[in-house]
Amino acid sequence: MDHVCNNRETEFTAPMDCAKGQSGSGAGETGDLTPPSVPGSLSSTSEMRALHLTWIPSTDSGGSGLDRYFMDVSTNSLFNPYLPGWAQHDLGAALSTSLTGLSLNTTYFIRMRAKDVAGNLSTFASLTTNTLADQDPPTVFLISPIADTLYRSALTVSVVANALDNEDVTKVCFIRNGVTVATDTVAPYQFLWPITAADNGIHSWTATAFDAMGNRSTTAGLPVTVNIDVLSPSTPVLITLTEIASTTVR
Ligand SMILES: [Ca+2]
Ligand SMILES: [Ca+2]
Ligand SMILES: [Ca+2]
Repeated sequence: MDHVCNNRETEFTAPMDCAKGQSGSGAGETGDLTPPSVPGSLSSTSEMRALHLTWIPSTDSGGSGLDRYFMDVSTNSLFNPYLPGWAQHDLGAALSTSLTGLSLNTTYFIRMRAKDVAGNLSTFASLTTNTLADQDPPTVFLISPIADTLYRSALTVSVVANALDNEDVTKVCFIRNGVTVATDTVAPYQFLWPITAADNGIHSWTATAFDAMGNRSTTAGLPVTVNIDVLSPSTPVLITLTEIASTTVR
């Protein structure tokens, strides 16, 4: 009897339920001691944070009929621990299910089996599969300064970028004339650029945005010009009225 009990649905639960299974709608009434066939062709299509699983139905013999499927999911092959909510997860009679809210680029171990009405359990169908990595680079553009602005006096210019990603932007680098001058890891992404006459000339700004996988995008160059007058005004010359008069007469 122990052997029969351990091959039943009640393997999942308490001994009391095991007894109930035998005396209730299980083998005690149906005489079904034959487990269902293993669910067939367990397969998955992967997304970055989801797996979509399908299988071919089990068949049952012995008289009680196929009842339902149970699935285990874990990130390790020992199924210890299970993914929360996915220890002997009851799938009913479904032939597909989706795991969502998963981690990117991660291996998942999946196993499932079928149960007949008498409580007999099939052996496991198993699958090891991966979620996808993030391969989409962020989008990024400079919203300040305005292209081709001419600065004629010393001031602080806000260089500001908008960056978006399908996952998360991890940093934005601000690059002037090919040299990275600042990195901002928290939105809003900006760099305060103090300009003086020492910056006179044409400058090309770009911004590069990164995501956690290192995917990156860079804006087109944004040119601005600094032209701050560095020559002091000439000293005013005091001219007397007499001098003006004599000049005028002459
Ligand atoms: Ca059966
Ligand atoms: Ca991305
Ligand atoms: Ca910031």
